Amino acid sequence: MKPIFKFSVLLTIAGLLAVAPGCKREEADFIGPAYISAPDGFAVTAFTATPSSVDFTSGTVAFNASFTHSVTWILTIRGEVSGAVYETKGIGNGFSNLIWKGTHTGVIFFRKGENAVATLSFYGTSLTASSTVNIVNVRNFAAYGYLPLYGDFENFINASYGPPIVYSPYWAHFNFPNPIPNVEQGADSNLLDYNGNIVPSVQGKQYYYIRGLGNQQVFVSGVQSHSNPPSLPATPDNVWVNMYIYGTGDPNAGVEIEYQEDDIDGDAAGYQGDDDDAFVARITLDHKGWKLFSFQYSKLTPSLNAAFGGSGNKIHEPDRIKSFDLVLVKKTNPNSPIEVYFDFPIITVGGPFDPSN
Ligand SMILES: [Ca+2]
Ligand SMILES: [Ca+2]
Ligand SMILES: [Ca+2]
Repeated sequence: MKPIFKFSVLLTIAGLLAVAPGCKREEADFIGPAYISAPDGFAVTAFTATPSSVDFTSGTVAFNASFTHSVTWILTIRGEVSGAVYETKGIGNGFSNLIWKGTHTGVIFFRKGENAVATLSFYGTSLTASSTVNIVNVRNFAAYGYLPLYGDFENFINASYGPPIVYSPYWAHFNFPNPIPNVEQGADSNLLDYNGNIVPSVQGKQYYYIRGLGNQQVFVSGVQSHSNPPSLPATPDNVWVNMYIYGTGDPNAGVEIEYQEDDIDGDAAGYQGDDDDAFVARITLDHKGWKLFSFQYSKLTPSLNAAFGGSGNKIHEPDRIKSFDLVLVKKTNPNSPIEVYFDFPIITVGGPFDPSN
């Protein structure tokens, strides 16, 4: 019940601020959001979610509420299994037809089949009201851009490769068919990271992971997505590459995500490492937990490796992207094993991936 306790503390602080001496009630001078606390006698007279079971590929949920007084309200929807959160707030004595499309404002995605509990809360009172919605199907976030085939890692198939390699067509694992010593990688869920913490799912149930020491100073291993994207705009300012990546706070762990083009002036069809561009996003995984990384394609820099994408025309040509690699690299200590977990590498047009919309 930790989250509720934290919220109570927040409410208490909000309450203290509201009665702090010296706080004059001159609204014209108020800077920032105006929070209106619930007065004595405040009550929620109605709160409904319709329908109570929703398929977000085609439907939405409408919330309706009414209160006895005009106050600041906070609507928090939380997935019981995923822990996903959608939050919105407003001021009034209720709201009508507030539409939820299955989006989320936190980092975690809602999950198919789970219950989502919508809770109304207020400043100045511990009174809440709640309503539960069953998610028959989640929103189709793949439609927000271009998600590579099997890019949610939900249906990787244990085909002829067998465990521990979880195989999918359209993805090439750098440790298969020739194993890299001290490396394991594939799609999985509920793994324990090197700190002994469960790596939760961010989207669906599964993510892709690579971990180990490898047998080189810097390079550990990698994976390539080679499902050709459909036509993207040629304008690199208009294209974003996005990916959810879990970090453990280890400054030794880094990834290089390399988007590989078939340059317009290339010698042969397809991407050749010694003839075409690879544009690179370099990330140090010194953050903790899941985080969404988004890069404008025009901001990516050419590969520094002449044989692997460093010998192209140096022109950003997102319409000519053929594939991308995610490579795990040791940044500071060649003798310390590192790890990465990632999910949902989606390419978007016109702005970064925004699942709150
Ligand atoms: Ca997933
Ligand atoms: Ca080429
Ligand atoms: Ca190019």
